[in-house]
Amino acid sequence: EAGVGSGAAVQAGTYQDGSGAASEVAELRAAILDKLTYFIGKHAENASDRDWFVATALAVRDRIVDRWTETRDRIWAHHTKRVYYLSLEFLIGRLLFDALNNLQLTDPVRVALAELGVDLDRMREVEPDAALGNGGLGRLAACFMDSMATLSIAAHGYGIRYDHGLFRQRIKDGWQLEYPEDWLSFGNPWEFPRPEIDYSIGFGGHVEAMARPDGTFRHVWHPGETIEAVAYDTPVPGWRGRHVNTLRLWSARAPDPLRLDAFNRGDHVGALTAQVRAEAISKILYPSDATPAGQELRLRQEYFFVSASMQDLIDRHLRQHDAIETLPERVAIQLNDTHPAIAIAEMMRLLVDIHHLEWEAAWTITTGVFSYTNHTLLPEALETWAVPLMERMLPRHMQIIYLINALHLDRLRKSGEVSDEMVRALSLIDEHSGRRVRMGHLAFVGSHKINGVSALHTDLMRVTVFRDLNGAYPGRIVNKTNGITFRRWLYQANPGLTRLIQEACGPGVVDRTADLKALEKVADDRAFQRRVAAVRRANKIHLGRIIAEQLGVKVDPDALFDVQIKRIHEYKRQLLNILETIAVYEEIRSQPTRDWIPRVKIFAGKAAASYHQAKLIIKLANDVAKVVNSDPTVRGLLKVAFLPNYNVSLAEAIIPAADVSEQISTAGMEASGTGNMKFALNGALTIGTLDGANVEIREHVGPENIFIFGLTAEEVEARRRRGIDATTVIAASPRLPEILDAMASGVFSPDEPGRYRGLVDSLRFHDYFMVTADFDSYYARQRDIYRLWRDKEVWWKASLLNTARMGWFSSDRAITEYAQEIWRVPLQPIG
Ligand code: T68
Repeated sequence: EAGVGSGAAVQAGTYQDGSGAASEVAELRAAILDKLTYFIGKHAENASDRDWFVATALAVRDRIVDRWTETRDRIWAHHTKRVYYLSLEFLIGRLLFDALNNLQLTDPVRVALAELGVDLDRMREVEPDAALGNGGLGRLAACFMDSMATLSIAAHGYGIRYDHGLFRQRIKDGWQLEYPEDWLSFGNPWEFPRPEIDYSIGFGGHVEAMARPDGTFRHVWHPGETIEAVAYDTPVPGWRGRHVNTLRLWSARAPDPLRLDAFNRGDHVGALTAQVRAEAISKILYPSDATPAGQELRLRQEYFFVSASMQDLIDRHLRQHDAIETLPERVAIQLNDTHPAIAIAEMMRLLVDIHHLEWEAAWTITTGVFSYTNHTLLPEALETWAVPLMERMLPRHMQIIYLINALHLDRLRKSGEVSDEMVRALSLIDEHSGRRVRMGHLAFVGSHKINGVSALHTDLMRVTVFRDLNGAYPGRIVNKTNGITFRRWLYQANPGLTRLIQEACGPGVVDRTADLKALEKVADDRAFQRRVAAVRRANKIHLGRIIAEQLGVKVDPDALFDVQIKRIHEYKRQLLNILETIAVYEEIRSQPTRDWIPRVKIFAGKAAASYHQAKLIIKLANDVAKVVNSDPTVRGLLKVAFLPNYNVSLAEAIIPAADVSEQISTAGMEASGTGNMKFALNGALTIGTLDGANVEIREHVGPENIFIFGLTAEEVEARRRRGIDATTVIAASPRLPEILDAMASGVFSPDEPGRYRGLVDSLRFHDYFMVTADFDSYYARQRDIYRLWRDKEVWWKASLLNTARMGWFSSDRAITEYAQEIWRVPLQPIG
């Protein structure tokens, strides 16, 4: 029943529970050996860990495939309505343990491998971490794929098969350096190439208007360039392998492998240029998060995967049902942010130009199938494309967007008084600085539902970016607070805690997250608390090993581990955390004999390659680490560790080892956060602002079990209106002047004393992110945390209550809401 990998060492030959497990092990062992011999072509004696990994993955994959074809047949036979999740990012991480756990194969495979002399946990480490995403948005898509399969929703993920995912980060002399990532270099055992599934994607060229006898026009787009999109399918098994969906990623190919005429003329490089240009589309993921890429290649990527996906899903629909008109009854398409929003124009083009529907009928279908998720309100992150670029690259789509806009504005004008100012706000075309297409507006008018990702974020959507559209289309904006998959973020990442939870809540807790509530009954049981504490300590020792290996820094597993891991961004305020670190450092130095609580400040995260301020913050964290970690008066009471190359796998090691979770963004700026949920679920106590989903986490875990501080979103707004000069705020703070002076004078950068002068000046005179305004209340909350840490009984009670009350933040809950309120598709709950 348990169904969760033990994670403990299993002896060869010891797996038996009387349910045929011994023969299961024998079959798996034979299957793995078979793959090693006939697929990889090696003997066990000279197989590397990587060979064993591929052999195991292929053996496990065979089990998935049977259920995959069953699922496809079932969906086909029942004409089940399908969901298409369009996302430019899927941050899936490693898949071996996902597959093993979802198929209940972790223990038998562990034993089968042990019998072959191979350690499953060592092999886990050789799988590359698939980083086809930047951060929260991409990871959300991966959690949602897991939940859609678990709930037996007929869903397809569509995205791009980037040859290179998010860059690998190295830290040299404290600075971030970016290196290409190469997840495919040893092949990918999980995917199925489908060279027979390919679509032509057009770019550029011109549009021909052909008059019909009735005086109307038919439009024919003659692209100047075409590129092929080829499918690669990865099966996505749900919990207990009941249902298996598909993640279909597109790879770009030139229609001709080379120009033979050029080659024969001796122009060997020129013969390949068209191919290189075509294949650049799926070469690499844009590493910008919450900052616009603003480049032509990015728009090419967006249109490329959208067009392939729209053609593919219409083909599938027509193979199964004969009429295109029934699309909204059979299909729901979710746009993960505006990156795929060009799909609205592409769908209109396909329906009107290719399938010859009337505009009105096509528009009804389009708005019937599409819905759109917004992930940010930061004005600089809202996607817009220059009209001349659109006209050149997608001339027919630009015409369609103009017509959508005209009809949308006409309708509003007819329905009442609309001022010029309102028209400017409602228009799909922004005229402020050159004409640009607002992709958020396009996604809004082309969808029947728009959602935010936390209650606060959705409220803010209605009064800021989409205020006028919300007035014109009331009820279209809904909230869907994010969730996370507990299967990866609790059961797999923290098997020790999972075992204790199953003991307290019953083994069925892994099927029914609501059962976590039963933990409340043991929350103040000292004996149980001690066992939970022992699990945490073991996780901290494991993380301590990684810190020692990566940084050569030794940390004490009994110290308080205070963690901030996420993309480096000014609004996420790693700087606030570093300032507090400096404050603690100064205090330990000035009062060395007080009974300080040993603590470790752990940071990890990548900065966009072109984001200089974020890169400087990384340097500062490393500079502070260097000074603090080597200061003899500190005596190890405070350690600072910046772990390089943050990714999903590193998160899986860090989160179960965290005592404190830092969720300290400027209120109103973090749409939701999902790391906040992962930490609280694993029992870390949150220090955070009233931002994003922190607000709802507080409601669920109770205000006494979370440490909230700082300005509210409204207060931030009010202060910004008054001005962001922080001189008086700083002067009034008991600690800030000293901290900022130390930074500005080079205490942490003796090799370049002026390094942080600019950073300090921007805090003093343009503190847009309210770091200084929130510092004192943050500092005070940190003291509350240290006080609680001294009382272990109260601490572990709060920790257990966090885990007990986080069940609602499961992505199964989030997906159930999408299915019922947006997609209107059937689902089968588990448990
Ligand atoms: C995140 N957004 C939000 N964007 O910041 C976070 N952006 O609050 C939220 O929890 C999460 O989405 C899930 O809803 C992102 O991660 C990006 O990564 C991104 C990528 C490309 C362009 C713009």
